[in-house]
Amino acid sequence: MMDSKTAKLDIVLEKALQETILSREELLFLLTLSEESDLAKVFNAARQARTRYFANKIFIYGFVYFSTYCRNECAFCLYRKSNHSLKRYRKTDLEIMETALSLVKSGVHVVDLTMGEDPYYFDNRESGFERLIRTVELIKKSTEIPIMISAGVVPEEVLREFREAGVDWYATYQETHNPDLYHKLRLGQSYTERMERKKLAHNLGFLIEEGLLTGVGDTDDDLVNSLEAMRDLGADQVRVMSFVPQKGTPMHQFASVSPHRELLIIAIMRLVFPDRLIPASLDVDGLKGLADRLNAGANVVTSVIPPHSGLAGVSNHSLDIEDGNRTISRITPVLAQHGLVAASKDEYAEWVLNRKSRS
Ligand code: SAM
Ligand code: MD0
Ligand code: SF4
Repeated sequence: MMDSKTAKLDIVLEKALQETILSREELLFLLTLSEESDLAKVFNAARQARTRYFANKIFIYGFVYFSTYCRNECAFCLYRKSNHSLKRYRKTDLEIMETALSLVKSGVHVVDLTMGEDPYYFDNRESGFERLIRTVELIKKSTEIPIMISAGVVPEEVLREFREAGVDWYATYQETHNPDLYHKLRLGQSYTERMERKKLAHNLGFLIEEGLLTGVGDTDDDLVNSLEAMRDLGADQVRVMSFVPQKGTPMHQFASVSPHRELLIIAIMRLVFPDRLIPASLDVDGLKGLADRLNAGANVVTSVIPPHSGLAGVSNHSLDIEDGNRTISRITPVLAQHGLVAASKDEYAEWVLNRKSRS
């Protein structure tokens, strides 16, 4: 005899696959699941939803963390201003250019240019960003690669200039849509300003990525609120990452989250947003964590980093970088083991074009 939880799970998953909007109560129900067999069912449904929109094609993003200086004090982040336990770097325009070109050559679909809110750029407003914008324009003109900017809450004028320079994506993660929790995580930063800058970016024609952290004191209710906020925002790419405790930060001792939570949230995101991009980040568990994230319904592999370039990751400063595990040649066999393949450049470009014409 099927128990009532299993019967309910089957109904909810069926409803999700028919793309009927799930109720708050149904989403909360999914978030309480923890048994292996229940999770397997959710992941299976998520993969079906992914196949409907993306067949067996996976997108791959290169990551260039070009400055690890930051004026902010995010409680969860290694790179917060007052953490003096690490050596920071700021890559030159030439180094940014060279890394971007080598990533493009290796076959990534997007180059994600990321930094802390580095005062070198932020203290001089427009003029501080001028050379970076020219560099980005040059990368775009010479490679036509889709570009993502993850540079924090950049001034409005700068955002417009990035758009004119040909940047396609603007990524700034709220981490949570519970303003109280936000203020404990992103100390001293405005919730509204961060949210509004994303909306402005969308209106300016950027595709936008919204992101969550889990394992930072987020409740199931918070998560359902986040899914609703992501829907309202119309985010084109949505992500979740497990919090990884960082030495020298206030959250160093914070209790770690069960690994299945990120996977379950990825799968629920896939069911709620079947046609969006959802990353499996190599930044949390490295290459060994990739298969689980793909099995949960992710369709983008993020954070490909060329070895020997002196570049860091975010939630794991050096994991898998120098040994070359964050490269396309290591990712492709994992895709193949799961019946997946890297999409072509044209397939990615087509997705971007379709998505832009919708908004
Ligand atoms: N400085 C910019 C910003 O904060 O928007 C761009 C950097 S963005 C790559 C930093 C993101 O990495 C954060 O929004 C957060 O989601 C994630 N992150 C940072 N520290 C983390 C940690 N310790 N564990 C997991 N994810 C983390
Ligand atoms: C990643 N480490 O993709 C990167 C980063 C920023 N846009 C992305 C969190 O996993
Ligand atoms: Fe700075 Fe971004 Fe880290 Fe916050 S998450 S401290 S803004 S680098």
